Amino acid sequence: MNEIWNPEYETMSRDELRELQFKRLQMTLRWVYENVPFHRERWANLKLKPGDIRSLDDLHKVPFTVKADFKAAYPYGLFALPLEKVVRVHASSGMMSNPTVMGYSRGDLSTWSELCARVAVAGGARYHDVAQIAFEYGLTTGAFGMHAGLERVGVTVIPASTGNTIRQLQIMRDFETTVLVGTPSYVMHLTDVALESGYDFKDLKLRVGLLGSEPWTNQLRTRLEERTGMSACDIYGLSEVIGPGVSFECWNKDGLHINEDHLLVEVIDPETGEPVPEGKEGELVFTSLTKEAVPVIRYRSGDLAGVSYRPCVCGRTLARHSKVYARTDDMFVIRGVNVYPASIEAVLLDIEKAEPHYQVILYREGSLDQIEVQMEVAPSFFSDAVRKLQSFQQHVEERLRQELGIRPRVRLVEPKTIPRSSGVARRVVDNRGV
Ligand code: DLL
Repeated sequence: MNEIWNPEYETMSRDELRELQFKRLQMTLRWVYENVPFHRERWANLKLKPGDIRSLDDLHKVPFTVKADFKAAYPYGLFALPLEKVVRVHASSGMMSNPTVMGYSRGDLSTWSELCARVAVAGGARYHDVAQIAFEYGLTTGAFGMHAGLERVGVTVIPASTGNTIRQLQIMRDFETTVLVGTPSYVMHLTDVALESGYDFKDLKLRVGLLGSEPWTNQLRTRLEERTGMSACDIYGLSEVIGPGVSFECWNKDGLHINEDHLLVEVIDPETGEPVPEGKEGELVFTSLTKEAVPVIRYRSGDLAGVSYRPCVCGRTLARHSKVYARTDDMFVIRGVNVYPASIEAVLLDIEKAEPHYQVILYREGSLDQIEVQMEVAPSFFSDAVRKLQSFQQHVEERLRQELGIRPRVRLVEPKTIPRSSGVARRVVDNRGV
């Protein structure tokens, strides 16, 4: 399984890597200073020039960039290149307010496919594979990024896009798909539909899953691998930084390797903005080192993870971050207790008989916040005696209470009660404001 797409960079010594990062950082800082008034003006207010950054450790002097900066600059305000040099535009999924708009030069597209090729190979894809991409081909980055990376490796790519689940299964069987690319929740849904419609994963040729774009636990991974027979790797990224290709798991599945020769990562305390020690969880902050059209400088991802520089058994020297289970903004507070949706998933999937479909509903009763966890259970469950159902429900409530520190109400629902999505699953519905 262990093959490395670009050993020269993926296994570079840490000293060489830091040297390369600093050289590229200097170029990037000069590039944005000269070409993006937003950065130049902010630095001018701080009396800061690119030359004042004399080492990687000086980077903290540069202000952070946040999503609101992209929204305020909508659509092209953070571009460092004129549109005539930009060959592709993508945008984030949130269309309620201004989406964040990304541009790619020809060089950026080449960098992006290189990074996604590393993702594909680390997860186990090879030139002789057939990859079905079940991310949406549209404004968002998932499909186009992984498409280019897989093609670069020489994999045969099927741009299946999202939706039409039966057709996805048919393609998977008839086109002999070996690599499946999509969100973990959608792949889980695919396995449900397969069961109902007479597709047996044992008859399919699937062997590798490259899954991401949403948080998912190791418990969900185990379920997916058992059901599909494939090895599922986590792939992480965000549009502002480049899209997929930011980081990826190798066969060892112990943290996601960050493409550090193109991206500088920092981990900060989200409250204070100060760096946290190695391994400790904080907010991931990224600076692009080679992007031309829209470089990002100290971009606060909102994603929480810890970073480790320990060498990995796969041979890569690239730092690894822990799986991203939560964002700074998806934590909810119920009666003073901080709750992350991923900790609920971890508990539910540890419980035998629980289906991996759940939704958390927050609501208000009088002036008190309440939390209800709806979880699907197999239909056979409902033929059991009421007493048995109740005792199972109480068992789940108790397990959740031990993990979360508050006791949610658990409601067992029949299969398919919880809405399915072909993209990112909606795990939390907050009705408290209405
Ligand atoms: O989701 C890019 C992507 C596409 C990554 C396909 C991987 C595969 P955005 O739509 O901008 O970009 O959403 C980025 O999604 O800040 C995380 O909160 C979340 N996210 C992405 N991948 C993971 C993952 C793409 N593997 C936001 N685990 C990020 C947990 C993830 N969260």
